[in-house]
Amino acid sequence: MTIEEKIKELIIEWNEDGLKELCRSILESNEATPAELLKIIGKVMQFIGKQFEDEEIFLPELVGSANVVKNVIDEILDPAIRQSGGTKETLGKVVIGTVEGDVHSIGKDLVGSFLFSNGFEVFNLGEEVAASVFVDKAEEVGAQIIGLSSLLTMSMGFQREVIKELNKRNLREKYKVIIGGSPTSIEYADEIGADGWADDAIESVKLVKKLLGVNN
Ligand code: B12
Repeated sequence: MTIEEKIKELIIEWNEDGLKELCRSILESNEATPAELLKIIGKVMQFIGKQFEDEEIFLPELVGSANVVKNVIDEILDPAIRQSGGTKETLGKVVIGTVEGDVHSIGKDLVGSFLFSNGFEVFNLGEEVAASVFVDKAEEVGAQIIGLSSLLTMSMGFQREVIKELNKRNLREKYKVIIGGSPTSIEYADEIGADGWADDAIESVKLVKKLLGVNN
């Protein structure tokens, strides 16, 4: 069985302890880096999302798998990434969260973790974050980037609210605003006046580097 197959099986079985143990042992033996494990988990979640869309699994199964992944990222992979990052200088500061009315966390967490593992300092505000909270946090930590996630057609409008809030406080030019999530698109990003859009975590890293003029 490959690492990906093992991880997929544990996520589908909601075997949180098993997945934690597997990730720990893989990290200890240097079989894969935390970023590589995150990438595999992302692929597995895309697969599970597709199964849900195709009605091969139902909501409770989905919630179970999603919770296992969230806890493993929070408790094992994020700390491992932070540890391996040591005290190295960061390439920039990113405030990220899921907008108001939306509880989807996995994609946003992946983007945050990927950015982190690529050298950025990431402030993850969680889910159902109000526009003013994004702006307050960006001001507090001196961020350059504000990342907004939305997985619901119903919550997409709140991405625009954050841009409006920046305009209201005369801060729009100070930050690069990037958006993502399945109902969003580059066209939508343009429409609301965001600075960028990315389809997945890897593209998000490229986008942030491009926006900040980081050449690697
Ligand atoms: C898991 C999931 C849930 C879980 C969320 C658990 C959690 N902690 O996140 C639970 C079960 C709680 C859930 C709830 C609901 N869900 Co839901 N959910 C999903 C599902 C299956 C997968 C989402 C996911 O995690 N994908 C995997 C990650 C890796 O991908 P991702 O999120 O797209 O993120 C990537 C990119 O989009 C991008 N990205 C994401 N964010 C950002 C941010 C930035 C700044 C950038 C640059 C990029 C970026 O990079 C990410 C990493 O590669 C999707 C279907 C799908 N296939 O997407 C439905 C889906 C999003 N849910 C849907 C719905 C309707 C709901 C509910 C309303 C259901 C209900 N009736 O209660 C509720 C919402 C409650 C609320 N107020 O938010 C719909 C949304 C339809 C729509 N367009 O509005 C979908 C599309 C399912 C469907 N086809 O009907 N859901």
